[in-house]
Amino acid sequence: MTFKRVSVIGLGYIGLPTAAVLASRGIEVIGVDVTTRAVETINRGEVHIVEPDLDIIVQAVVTTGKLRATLEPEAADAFMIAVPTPFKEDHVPDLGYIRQAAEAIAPVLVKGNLVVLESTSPVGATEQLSAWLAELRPDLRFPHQVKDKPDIQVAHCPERVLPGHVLQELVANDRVIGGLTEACAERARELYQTFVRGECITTDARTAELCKLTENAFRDVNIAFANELSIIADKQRINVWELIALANRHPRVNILNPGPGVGGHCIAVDPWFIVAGAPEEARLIHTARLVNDAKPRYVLDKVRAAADQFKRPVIACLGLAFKADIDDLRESPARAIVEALAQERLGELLVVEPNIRELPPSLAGLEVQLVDLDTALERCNTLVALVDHKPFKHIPLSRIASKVVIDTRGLW
Ligand code: SAJ
Repeated sequence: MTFKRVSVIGLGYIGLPTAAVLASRGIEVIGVDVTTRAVETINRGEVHIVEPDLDIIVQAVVTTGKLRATLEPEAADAFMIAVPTPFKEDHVPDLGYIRQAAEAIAPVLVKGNLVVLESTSPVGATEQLSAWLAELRPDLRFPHQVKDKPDIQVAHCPERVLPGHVLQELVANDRVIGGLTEACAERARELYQTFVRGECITTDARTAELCKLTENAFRDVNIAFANELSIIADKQRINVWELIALANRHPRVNILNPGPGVGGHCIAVDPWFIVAGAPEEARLIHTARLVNDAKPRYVLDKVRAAADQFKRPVIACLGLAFKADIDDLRESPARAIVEALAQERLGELLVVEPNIRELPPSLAGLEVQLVDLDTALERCNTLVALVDHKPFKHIPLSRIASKVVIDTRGLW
């Protein structure tokens, strides 16, 4: 059976691009979100998030009537759930949004439907989703109850796209599809094959859940290695960038880049889901999180020491985003560092962030000014590079020669 109508629950960084790409394949897509602003914006053919080319494709599919956003779920052949999975205070996964999504779609489920969980989830979450749906719809049979021909099929297909390259990676990347049964995985594969050019590989739901967490934990551990190395090298007065470039000439060594810490809502979050599931065993993964989370404090200490050298320190911080060439400031170590500096009032504080027009609310009201690069370079005596945005890479060395420079990204 083909998929004529698909519903995407959660129209954020993953849900909206997925909905738009599916719609561009001629499938009728109903996007559901709890935010009125998001629904209204999309229905005008506009976007509420920044991602290259997303505005063009959303405008096209809304205009042709293939994508429509709504606050209330409607009947469909398949439901894809792409809601946030944050953690609670103690780093324990919070499945509250998945539970809400289950409550939203349960009333409109009919026999033959497929439900796919795309949100990054701890091991066991897909089965939990199936159990919640069964509780809400006791008239239907779910795959965690009956393996053979359940009324509803349930699978997990974790998103793995890189912010900034979402539209390209949505189509090109391989997908890991874990079913609660083999038939569930197979049915989900049919759905993904409508828009994915990469390979769609099936497995069970638990393996797919841990696979996604593993991918991000692998990256986190490797970044932690680079961050730890940068502190060791500093202590021994060795340039870490030269060190890494030399070590990476070995054919089996590939060290990542140190930075001011790890940001975003994926790499800094997902490893905790592994730790929560196996606290005794996940020692390396846990330590990597602590190493990366401690890096902003190390950078702050360096800035304090630098500012101490001046009677009137003028500190310019380059970058607020969580990584290069995006406008996303959420969970950004750069932003955390600037906030701490602003609260400490070490001196005059200037910030350059070419991807935003005004400071975020957490910085508004503090003694910090958003300025352009030229102004910052002219006025500062202490320069702190926090994000490797493209414009910063072209600063001539002659313009920074007279300043105390803290380069957390190896720009110069
Ligand atoms: N970072 C470093 N050094 C590096 C690489 C990254 O300090 O060498 C920092 C970045 O500056 C940033 C953080 O790590 O603060 C994360 O950036 P990222 O580009 O590594 O990853 P994300 O969070 O944008 O996206 C990741 C991707 N996962 C992997 O590459 C394994 C993406 O494919 C996932 O879909 C995404 O997480 C997600 O949604 O889970």
